[in-house]
Amino acid sequence: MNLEIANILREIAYILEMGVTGKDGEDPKSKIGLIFKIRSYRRAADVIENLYPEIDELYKTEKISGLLKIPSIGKAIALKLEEYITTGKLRYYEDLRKDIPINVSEFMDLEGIGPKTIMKLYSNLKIKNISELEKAALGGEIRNIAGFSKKREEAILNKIEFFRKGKERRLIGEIYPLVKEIEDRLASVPGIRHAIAAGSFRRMKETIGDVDFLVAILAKTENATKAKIIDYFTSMPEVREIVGKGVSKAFVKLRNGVDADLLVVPEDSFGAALQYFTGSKEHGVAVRKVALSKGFKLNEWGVFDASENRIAGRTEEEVYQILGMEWIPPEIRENRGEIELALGKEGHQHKKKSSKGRAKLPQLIDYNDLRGDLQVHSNYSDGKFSIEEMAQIARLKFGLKYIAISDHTTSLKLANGLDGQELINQSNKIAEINEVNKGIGFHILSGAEVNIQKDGSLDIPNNVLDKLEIVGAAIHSNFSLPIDDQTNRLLEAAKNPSVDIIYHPTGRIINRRDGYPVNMIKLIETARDTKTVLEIDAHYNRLDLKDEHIRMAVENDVNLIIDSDAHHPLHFAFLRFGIGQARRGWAEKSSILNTLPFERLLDSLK
Ligand code: DGT
Ligand code: CA
Ligand code: CA
Ligand code: ZN
Repeated sequence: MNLEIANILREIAYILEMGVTGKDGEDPKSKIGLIFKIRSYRRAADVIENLYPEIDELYKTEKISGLLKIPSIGKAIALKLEEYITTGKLRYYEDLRKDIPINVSEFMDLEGIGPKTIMKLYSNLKIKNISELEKAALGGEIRNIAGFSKKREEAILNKIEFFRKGKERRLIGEIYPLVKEIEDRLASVPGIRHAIAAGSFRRMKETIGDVDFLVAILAKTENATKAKIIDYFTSMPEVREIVGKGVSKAFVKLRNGVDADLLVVPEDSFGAALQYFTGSKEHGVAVRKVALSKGFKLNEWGVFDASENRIAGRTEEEVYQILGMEWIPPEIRENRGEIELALGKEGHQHKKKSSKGRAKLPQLIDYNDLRGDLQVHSNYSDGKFSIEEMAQIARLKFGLKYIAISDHTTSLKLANGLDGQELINQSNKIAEINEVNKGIGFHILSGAEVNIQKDGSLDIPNNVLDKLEIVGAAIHSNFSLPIDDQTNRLLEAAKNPSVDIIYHPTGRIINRRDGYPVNMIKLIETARDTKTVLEIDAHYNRLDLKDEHIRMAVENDVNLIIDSDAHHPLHFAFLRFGIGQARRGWAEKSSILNTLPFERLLDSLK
């Protein structure tokens, strides 16, 4: 019931924000009052969504006084909760909805178009849902409304496209912890020998369509255990709905809206099934062709010879090996040259410098290769924790040897950006902390995430930046400049002798905005010529550079780093997604500067 109530409270806040006033006798007279009211509904929604126990259970035992004990719940909202819990209805909410007959919950998921805009569209064109909005935008009706334009109409179409894509695909970081938990849980079920999430999840793609769990069982116990495992899977607490069930398969929808498949196979076929379900489809098809060319047949049950004898299938390594191939890391299974290299042939797209003799797959950077993190925020700007706290957790919980504090700078007002003097004060403070902690084998670098302004200059002068140990520059404004101007801004920053790094070089937020247009080849060439480092931002909603950019950078000998962009100590866990991204871009350890020990890092910068 908590989620249900949280959604209603959020919807109320949204409708109030649209400018629809309620009739609950306590409506604020002033604009400020209304803003507070909207905020308190949102806060209550957040709290209730994360509440344990279920709110109706709480009410059963403690009545209204129990509700009032929940943080952020005042009298007015508590009474509404009571009404909903006891009658299953909320008059106030129903009245609000009567006043505005549109599909509010759908619009709430449409990021980048706010309630006030939705209201305008409704009062002018009676638009009630996203497909009507799309139709009106395609028909050119929206540009004519006062305050709108052709450009804004196009922007609306873009947001709708993102909405549709975002609906079907989830960011890997959003589902990662849950998928790992289910994997572990399955692995500990009696009778199960291996359990793994295959598909795009194993390939560490940026977004995941559905999760493909694969489970191997002892061949002997096959029939007895299969049904038990299928039942175990479909009755997990995370399952909202069983979509389908078979002898060795199940399809479910999880409570978080993600679809998950399960396939149970005997141990003898595990390697072949894993190879099949890891994909990508393009990779799988190409490997099957290799099998055919050798007179074999490959499917999810194994590799078979001309007389249908299974000759491999227990492990993936065995499958690739019998086809004359090196084992290929999942992250690069896209049929983009890896098959030829695994066969020892010269890959057409891969120009490795020292490929004497047999061509080889790249030695991808490993998940435990990073020694430091060079984009970390503290409570000097928009981070939530002190420099000491960030450093301590990086060291103790994540095993890092150094971090750079890279707080935002002055022109980023929203993030409480620092000016020159504040940066210098902060770097003095960092020097003190390092002095106190001498000998523990951990170093905090003084740094900054400097803003690149519209003309490519920075918002902090070079004589200040030169007092810091490391400087990254990034674009946070003027996203809509044309590609040439945008690229020039980045090139100017890269050419600045005080700038070591370009942070998150495209500015995209996955499923939400495309980022600004950049001529990536030019940026990569300039980065190489100026010894500027490009960042792979490991935050799972950024992950720029993209895989193809990383590959291009690596081939051009550009140095890269992988940073968490941490604003909270738990964000260091994001580094894994940046490493996955780097692997998908064929990056080796030698291309990633923050794999270096601290002593060698500073020498490798500009
Ligand atoms: P997703 O779920 O859209 O993020 O991407 P995947 O790669 O996880 O795709 P999914 O879940 O449709 O299928 C899982 C794997 O199963 C896929 O990576 C390769 C394999 N597969 C699925 N359909 C086919 C097919 O028609 N042919 C071949 N060879 N393999 C397939
Ligand atoms: Ca999948
Ligand atoms: Ca699937
Ligand atoms: Zn930033």
